[in-house]
Amino acid sequence: MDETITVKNQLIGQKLHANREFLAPLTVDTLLAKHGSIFQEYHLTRDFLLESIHTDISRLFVAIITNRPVLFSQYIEWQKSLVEKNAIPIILYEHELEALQSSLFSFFASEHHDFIRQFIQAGIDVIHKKIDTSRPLNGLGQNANHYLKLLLKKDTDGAFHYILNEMTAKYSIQEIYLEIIQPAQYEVGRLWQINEIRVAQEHFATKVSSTIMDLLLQQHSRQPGFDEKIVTTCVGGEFHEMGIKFVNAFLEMEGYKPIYTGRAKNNSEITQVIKAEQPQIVAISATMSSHLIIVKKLIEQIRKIEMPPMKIIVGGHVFNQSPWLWQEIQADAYAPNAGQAIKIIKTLLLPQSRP
Ligand code: B12
Repeated sequence: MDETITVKNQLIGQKLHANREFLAPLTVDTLLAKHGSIFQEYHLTRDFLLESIHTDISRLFVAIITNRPVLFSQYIEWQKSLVEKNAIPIILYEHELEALQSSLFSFFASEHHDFIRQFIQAGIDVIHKKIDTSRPLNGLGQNANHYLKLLLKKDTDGAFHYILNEMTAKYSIQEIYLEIIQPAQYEVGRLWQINEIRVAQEHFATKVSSTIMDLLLQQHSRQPGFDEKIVTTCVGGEFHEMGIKFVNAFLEMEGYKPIYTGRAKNNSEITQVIKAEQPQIVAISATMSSHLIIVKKLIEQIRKIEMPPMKIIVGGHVFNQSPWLWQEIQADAYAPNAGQAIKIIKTLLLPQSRP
């Protein structure tokens, strides 16, 4: 499909978003009129379905205005695993998407139906696709695997000893971050998604990894400081902050002093920090595709602030899944991990790369 964003994407996307309070209940009515008894059998209430369809619509909106059906299918992949986790037949979710399509068809003019269908179909295709969950997504080295096992056994002392004593004797802190802690966290996410571990195990793993990360950083000797100001942030609603904390840690280890706004700050709080600090670089992290719109708006707001030349770099799970997105939201750069982030930030700070 041609991935250029057109006026049609904007118009249909905005119309969908503006009418969501009408379209979501309409979809629930359509769904229950046709399949009410089976939803009742699985105790799926009207309120539950309404909330689920609101989420479907918000993710569809993001996919439409960025012209990327893949963003909708990635979301459906996650939903599919939740449905399966709760032992609900996947056909019910297919019915939900069909009902959504049918209410959108009754609302939008017929000339737009093919356009809308391609986005919803991308989601329905995922429902039918068998997801390969047999192995870790990005491969898991021996050390990461060992660390993961300690986390899953809730062996805190073992995990601390393994990283803080054994691994630090062999590897740099940066290597431990990127080759042990990060892949272990990704694997925790995969196991959680396929229902092999419980949410409590995920929380435990994240807490231990986060503490180890702080302890490693404290051990690291500081480089002579750089004067450049770098504001780092995690947009509103985003609870995933380990990624930006990695970036902060790598910056600190290189001698920068990142100014971190804290996670889930709203755009006006973030722009106030930027106005006050006048940084050379703003680094924005986002994990969920539903937060892309907020990142886009934030970038627009930052660009309006009167200040000396400044560059914006973005990163996080959603950008890693679709590495072309950063250009569409008018960022200056993107990096897939904290190691690459430092390299790119250094390039952005070179005098010739500033306007
Ligand atoms: C821990 C975790 C959580 C924790 C976060 C705690 C915390 N303090 O951070 C909690 C429990 C809060 C959580 C909640 C949710 N989570 Co969660 N979570 C994870 C998990 C397992 C690990 C995240 C992590 O620690 N990664 C390690 C860090 C180091 O990696 P990273 O974030 O990718 O960061 C690196 C790069 O991306 C890059 N980077 C990151 N930011 C930036 C910024 C810049 C500027 C640059 C240059 C680079 C950069 O550099 C980083 C370091 O190398 C992931 C699995 C995964 N694959 O990531 C799921 C995951 C991200 N979560 C997921 C989901 C669905 C959710 C929930 C919706 C679950 C729910 N139903 O409630 C909520 C959403 C909450 C919200 N509103 O944000 C899904 C997302 C699926 C999708 N496609 O959207 C994932 C992928 C799990 C999965 N496999 O399905 N989660």
